[in-house]
Order: sequence, then C-alpha cells, then structure tokens
Amino acid sequence: IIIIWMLAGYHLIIATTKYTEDTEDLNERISGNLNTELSVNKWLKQIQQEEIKKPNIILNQPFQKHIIYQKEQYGDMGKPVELPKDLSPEIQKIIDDGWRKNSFNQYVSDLISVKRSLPDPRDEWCTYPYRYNVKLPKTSVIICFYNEAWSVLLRTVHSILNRSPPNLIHEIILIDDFSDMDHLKQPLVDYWANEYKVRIIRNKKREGLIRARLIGTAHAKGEVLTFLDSHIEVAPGWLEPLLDRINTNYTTVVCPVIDTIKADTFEYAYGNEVFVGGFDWNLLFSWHSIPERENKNRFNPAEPVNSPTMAGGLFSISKKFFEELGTYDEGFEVWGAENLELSFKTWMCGGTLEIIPCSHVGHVFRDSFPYGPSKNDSNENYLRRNLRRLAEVWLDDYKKYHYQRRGEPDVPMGDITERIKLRKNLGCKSFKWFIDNVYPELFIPEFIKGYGMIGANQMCLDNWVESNDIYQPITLKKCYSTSLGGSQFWYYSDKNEIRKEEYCVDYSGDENIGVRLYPCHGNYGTQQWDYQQETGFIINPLSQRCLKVSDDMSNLEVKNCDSGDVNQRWIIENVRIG
Ligand code: LR7
Ligand code: MN
Repeated sequence: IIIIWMLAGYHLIIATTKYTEDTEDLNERISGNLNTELSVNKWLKQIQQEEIKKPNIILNQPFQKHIIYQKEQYGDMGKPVELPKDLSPEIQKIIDDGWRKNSFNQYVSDLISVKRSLPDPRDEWCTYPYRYNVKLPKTSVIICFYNEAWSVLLRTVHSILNRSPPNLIHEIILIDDFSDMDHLKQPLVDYWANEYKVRIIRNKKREGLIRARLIGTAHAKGEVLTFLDSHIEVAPGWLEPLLDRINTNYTTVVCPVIDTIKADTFEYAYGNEVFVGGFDWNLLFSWHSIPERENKNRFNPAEPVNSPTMAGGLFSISKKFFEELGTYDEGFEVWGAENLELSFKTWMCGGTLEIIPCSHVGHVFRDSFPYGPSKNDSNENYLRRNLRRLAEVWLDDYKKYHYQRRGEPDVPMGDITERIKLRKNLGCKSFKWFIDNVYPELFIPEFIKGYGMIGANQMCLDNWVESNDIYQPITLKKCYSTSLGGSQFWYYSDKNEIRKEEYCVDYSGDENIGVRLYPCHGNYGTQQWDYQQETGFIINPLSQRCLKVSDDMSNLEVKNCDSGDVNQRWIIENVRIG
C-alpha cells in the first residue's frame, strides 16, 4: 500500500499498487503524467535493499517526488545526509541544478522530511519550572522569501507550527517578494489552505527584504513581531524565552542563538559557545566572544546577554517599540544595513538588545547570493548605498571611518531628511555614547599612522577576519588594482601594529608557527612592526629582523633584513610617519 499525499488537492489518496523490486519502474508508475525530475537511483537501491519493503512516498515537491523509506528518515534529529560519491550523471545534474538555483544542496533538503526532528539544545537552566511568565504575548511571525526552495520553505513553517505553543503564535505571514518559481504560486496556497494561521502576501514587484518585512509588519496583528528568514528551523523551546523578555520590558529586542544548518548536508549543528554581535568600519556585522564586562553580571551561561548588534534575520520585537523606533529605513534596497540600523536605534533610542541563549534557531548559511539585485544595479552598489544612508543618519562624525574604509562617498543615496528628523524627534543618544557604553571593544582608527593595502613585490596581505578563531593564518594575494579593497584593508596603528579589527599581525619568533593573526594585546613585542619608508623595511624589533614575502611568493616570513631583496620592500598605501 502506497500512500501518496496529493499536495495540489490536499486529499489523501490511497493507491494500491503491487510493489515490485524494480524501484525505477515503481517511480515511473507513481509519477504518472507528472513531470518527474527525480528517479529512484542506483545508489539508493544498493544501500537500501533492506529497507525497500514498504516505501512511504511523500511528495516533497509539487513537481518532484521522493521516496522516503520508513526505516531511514533522512536528516532526523538534525543529522547530516551524506550522498555517496558515485552518483549517476542524471542525479548529479539534478544536484548541480539545485546548488545553482539556491546556493545550497536542494536535493538533500528534498530528501529530508519537512517535519524532521531536532535535538533539544537547551541548558537545564532554561527548562526550570516557572522560568517564564505563564502569560506571554502572542507573536506574528513574519517571513519574507524570494525564490526559496519548496522543501526548505515548508520545513521553516512546519518547524514553527510544531515547536511553538499554539496559543503564542497569532499568525505566520509569508511575504512573497515577487518570486518567479512556479512552486511558490498556487501550490503554496494549496498546501497551506487548511492552516488558517498561515497567510501569504504577494508583492507586486520586487521590494527587497527590508520593504518586504515592512509590508508584513503592516499586516501583522500580534503584539510581538518575530522576523525569520525563509530557510530556518526553530529548535524546541525557542519561542517562550524570547517573548518572556519582551513581556518583562517592551523595549527589549531579542535574538535567538543562530545555529548552522549546513548548506551541503543540511546537518543542524549547535555551537556550544554563545557569541554577541559587533561590526567593523565596513559597517558589516561580525561575531565576537562575550566580553568580560558582560560576563561578570551573569550567573549562568544561559542567561540573556547584551549584544551591541544583531545579525538581522532572526529576532523578536514588540510591535509598539518597532513602530516607535520608526521601523526600518524604507530607502534601503534589497539586502543589508537594516540590521545595524535597528541595532543602533535600539540602543541609542532607549532600548536594549539581547541574545537569548535558551532560544535556538538554525539558519542555512550560503557562500554566495543566489539572487541578483532588484534593479540593474550591481550587488555592491545597493549595499554601498544602504550603508551610506546608515552612516549619514546614525554615525555622526564617526562616518568618516566608514568612508576611509570604503572609499569616497560616490554612490547616490537618495533623500534622508525624514530619517534625520526621526532621530531628532526620538531624542536618541549620540553614536559616541553607543560606542562608549555598549561597544567599548570597537577599534577606533583615530590615531593611526597609516591605512589601506600593505604589500611588497605586488603581493598584499589579504584576509577576512573569520570569527571564533584565535589563530589565523595570513593570506597573500596579488594587490588589487583599485584602492581600498575590503580584504586588503589594514590599519598601521599608533603602536606600530598591523591590524584589522581586533586582530594584529604577530610573530612569536617560533618558526613553526610563523607569522599569523592574533588578537591584539597592545603590548608591542610580538606585534610591533617598525616601518621604514626609505628602505621599505618592516622591522620587528623583538627579533631584530624584517617582514618578507617568501621567495615562492606563498606566505609571510621574518628574515634578516636585506636591502637587495624586493620581497622586503613594503609599501603601505596611505602612511604618515612622524
Ligand atoms: O530581495 C530579496 N527579497 C527577499 O525577500 C532578498 C532576500 N529576501 C529574503 C530571503 O528569501 C530570505 O528569507 O530575505 C531573507 C534574508 O535574505 P538572505 O537569507 O539572503 O540574507 P542572509 O541570511 O544572507 O543575511 C543576513 O543579513 C541580511 C541583511 O539584510 C538580513 O538581515 C538577513 O535576514 C540576515 N540573515 C540572518 O541574520 C540569519 C543569520 C545569518 C548570520 C549571521
Ligand atoms: Mn538567510
């Protein structure tokens, strides 16, 4: 007996088909006249001969079908799905297409139940009786999506419905940001037709995620707004600790811990350390360990922790407070800057931003954007424009550090008078207040001696500082032809450090460790580099030797100073040594 869920008609059809060992044939008969892209393939047959007894067929895609065997539920308890290496060319093509369309492994996601289980990530502290108020406000969940994969979007919504107390979910609003994929049209409406809490709103043109969220907000009736991306899974117990904080104080904005759903295997991976949000002068979000000043006020690691900024996609806020703060800048296009805008505003205009370690939500992290911008504008340009609006309205005099880092403000940013007025009317505090009180760890390039590219013999230091790693190798790449490139941007500090954010170029003298990035300690020694403009030497006084690009041009070394060696003749793009 094969049970087929007909998505389009949402009735259950029980078909009685005599099962044969030939799954290829079986698949064909089930697919009928539907255009089946997927067929049950060889590897599945091989590794699951045993399980092929009573396949339970679930249509995970309106136009595709998958056979999910009762015995093995792919990805249950958040486990990874590893595909075998020797796949047939047909299957490989489907997998490649899935990657191309989504920047994640859609094929793997389609194999996993849209209602899969996850382990419970919570500390015992979180489930202590009466931890949360018995009466909590209801939330509207707002999810905007643009061309999201079917199984990924469904799993997002199912995880919310299955893992939230029903009385706390007022509604789930899905805002379709003018997608063109067919499965997001009528099939999506049909799929949720019996779930009255799920509402679908269609944008008539591409608005970008920021205005799409505002459209969702306008429709929302819940006391609290919870924003989520369209490729997430909420973990057990995620909602109550968020709502509880807002219930205690409506000006508290709260974010769950963001776990990683891996783009290749869809493994749900918990991190065991909680990080807080920061940013650099690119005005891009970054993660940081919880600072000591913060930790000493907390008794248990599961207690809420203040965070200077939020990543942007996953958070709850009281609708009243969001509106008081003037929601988001409607002039932001497509993607980016709204996360820092809301973070700065929250702190500067009377609220608090917290990360709630008891609340976990997984997010599919992608390496690249699967979508382009809304207009015929480069991806980089709309972000620069958004960041300029952010800097001009909220950064006061500190905006000069942003421009120093990103280059002169040459992108038009539109009219910002309304946003400036808003800040004034709200009587918000200064950006200096924010840095001094909320983010004192931020490096302020006030007394630096130089900035920009640092290179010798056309090879430049080139790194993005990755979070969560104390030791980081330093990469060398050909210097960008244009100035002020992101990953090749360094500061030459007043302490003669070569630094990027809180990391400094460091040489302990140990040849095995070599030259690397290490958190700045501010005590000279291993992180002191005296630049001599005439010779181009960068001398480490501790070892009395010179920084050098290795002869094979592959990495950095510290060697005896040699004025005949072009690989020791450094140029710092903008430098003033007095
Ligand atoms: O034009 C668009 N229209 C949309 O509706 C572009 C995107 N979207 C949707 C999209 O389908 C998705 O559901 O908007 C949502 C967010 O877009 P993503 O997933 O491409 O963004 P991201 O996860 O790469 O980026 C993070 O930063 C963004 C800055 O604008 C948003 O704030 C995202 O919500 C945010 N995501 C997170 O914070 C999740 C955790 C990532 C980290 C760290
Ligand atoms: Mn996302």
